[in-house]
Amino acid sequence: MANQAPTAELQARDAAHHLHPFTDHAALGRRGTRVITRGEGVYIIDNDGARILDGMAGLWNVSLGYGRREIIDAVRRQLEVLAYYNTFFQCTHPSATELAEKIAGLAPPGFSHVFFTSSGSEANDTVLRMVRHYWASLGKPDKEVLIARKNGYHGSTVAGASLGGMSAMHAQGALPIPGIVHIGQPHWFREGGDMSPEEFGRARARELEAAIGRLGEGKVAAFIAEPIQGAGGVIIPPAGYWPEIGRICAEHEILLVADEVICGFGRLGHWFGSEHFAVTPDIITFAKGVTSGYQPLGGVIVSAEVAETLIERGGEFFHGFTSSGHPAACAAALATLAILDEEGIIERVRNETGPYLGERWLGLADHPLVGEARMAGLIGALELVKGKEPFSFFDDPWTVGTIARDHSVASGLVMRAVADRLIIAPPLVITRDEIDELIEKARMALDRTLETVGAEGLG
Ligand code: PXG
Repeated sequence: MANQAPTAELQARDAAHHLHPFTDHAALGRRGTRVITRGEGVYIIDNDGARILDGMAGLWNVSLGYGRREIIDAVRRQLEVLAYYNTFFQCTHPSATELAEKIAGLAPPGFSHVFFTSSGSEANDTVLRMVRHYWASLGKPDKEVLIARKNGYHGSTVAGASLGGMSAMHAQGALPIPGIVHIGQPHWFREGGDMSPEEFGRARARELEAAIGRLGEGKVAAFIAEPIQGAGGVIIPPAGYWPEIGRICAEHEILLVADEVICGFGRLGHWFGSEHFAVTPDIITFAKGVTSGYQPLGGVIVSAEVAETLIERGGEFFHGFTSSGHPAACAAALATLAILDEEGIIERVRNETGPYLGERWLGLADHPLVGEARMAGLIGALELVKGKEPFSFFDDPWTVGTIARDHSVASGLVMRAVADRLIIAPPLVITRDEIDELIEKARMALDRTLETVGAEGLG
């Protein structure tokens, strides 16, 4: 397929009119955007023909890789039959009905109903309003506070960014909004001090109990957390963490919300990340992988108990989006879920590709720049360090990670930098050979980064 226009021209036109998400435009203007023109399987192809292994599955979402005919055809068929109709005002359409039924069936036991949105941010915004409405419906309107975590990511809308624990986001736009409290994250490598991982995990979980005690149980509506923090740097909680969170939520009258926008739909080798950690939430939010990124769709799955309260006692919930349950998005999700199921992709992640990538990825820990390599399912991180034994860190936490990210892309592999960490979340359909290629390119990127660190005197 011919390029639409020369890269320099597209870059100039883009710079003239396009404001990008999470982007310093002055810096972007100096470097120019990367123009991605095509996708094939686990590869993206840029406007100059470079073929790059997409180690981030788009933005954690393209689980089935690019160019899956079945999803494309399903969306086209749906658009031909019914391009749009809403799910407000006593209406539905067959794709929304079928998808709600399908997702309720895939969710852990006890889940029954689904509210659709178009993104993860909207799903978490819905949660904020829904849990307060839930408690008010039970005659407990004072249960308003949501407890979340520092360095969690729950989206970019006002409620999403407030629930998230990103200080740089809070600094813009006077966030968080009132009624949200943040506790510490279970990031053992950087924050664990002298504690064992298990001890540290339990200690961080007990911050939830302390916060409930401080605020008063009668004031707390819910705790929200990602099973594994994604955008925060693939923080995999130590073994002690989730069981303790589960205990605390069971012993106190608060709802547990699992933000499964990244972990849901197979990333950890289960339909939901909560299953990987054997924890049972009351509410699950999802987006991204549910459509493999082919259409925007998100949502909130609620337990039968929560649904019953909302239905029997909640009256009208004054909340919804024009595209809630958009037919084309539902069609993409149904096709995606059918492929995940029929091709046994999630079992393969759990039993084959996950363990294989994990073993090879952990092998990168012998590199002088890598302080820790971690992986669960098909999501992993490398912590970059200046020195080992004892660990020492680079002075500016954003320089070396960004250099490594750039070397990685130049080596033909998309990895993402989160400060001095490299993270990956490749498509769930990645094969063993492609995993070997990923590891080879990751090591090449690390070697080149080490050279740059030496040449620029950063070490
Ligand atoms: N929750 C989680 C756990 C997420 O990872 C959202 C909510 C928000 O979803 P939407 O669809 O509104 O973007 C996300 C999104 C990154 C990056 O750089 C991560 C996300 C979005 C954009 C960039 O890692 N996660």
